[in-house]
Amino acid sequence: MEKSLVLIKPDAIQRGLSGEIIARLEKKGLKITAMKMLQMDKALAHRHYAIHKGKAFFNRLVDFITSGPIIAIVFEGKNAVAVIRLAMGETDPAKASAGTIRGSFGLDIEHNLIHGSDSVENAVKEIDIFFSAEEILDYPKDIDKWIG
Ligand code: IDP
Ligand code: MG
Repeated sequence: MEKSLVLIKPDAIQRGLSGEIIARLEKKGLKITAMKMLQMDKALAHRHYAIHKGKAFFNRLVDFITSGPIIAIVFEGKNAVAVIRLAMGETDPAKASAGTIRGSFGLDIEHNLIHGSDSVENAVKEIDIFFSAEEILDYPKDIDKWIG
């Protein structure tokens, strides 16, 4: 089953929105298969955001993502990557659709609450950065047959 990496970013933790964000994705039908709270250091931030190195906002992005605790989660489900991107909304919360996580709770592109993998290929790489294979649990839920 498809998996995606979600990070509940430091702004969401500080604002007490982690439960709300996790609940939205859980209620959608996605299954939590791994979860941990941690504070990213610069090396981890550089690895996770390697693709953005050299961009004007890169240093601010690293400062922000390392500024406080985050929650890293592996969600599993049919089309998990695309479904989570839709639930998150556009990168800039000011442009994100009103019902999305970023559209509901954010105003500013540098404080956009949540990270979600942007492709299945990147999801595999990102999950590997945050979790060992043993930390990802494969378990059935009786409700699975009602979700698909
Ligand atoms: P995504 O989080 O929607 O996938 P990316 O383009 O991968 O967006 O950018 C990674 C993160 O970098 C964004 O979530 C946001 O925090 C930050 N970011 C992206 N573009 C800008 C920008 O133009 N100015 C400031 N920060 C940005
Ligand atoms: Mg991205």
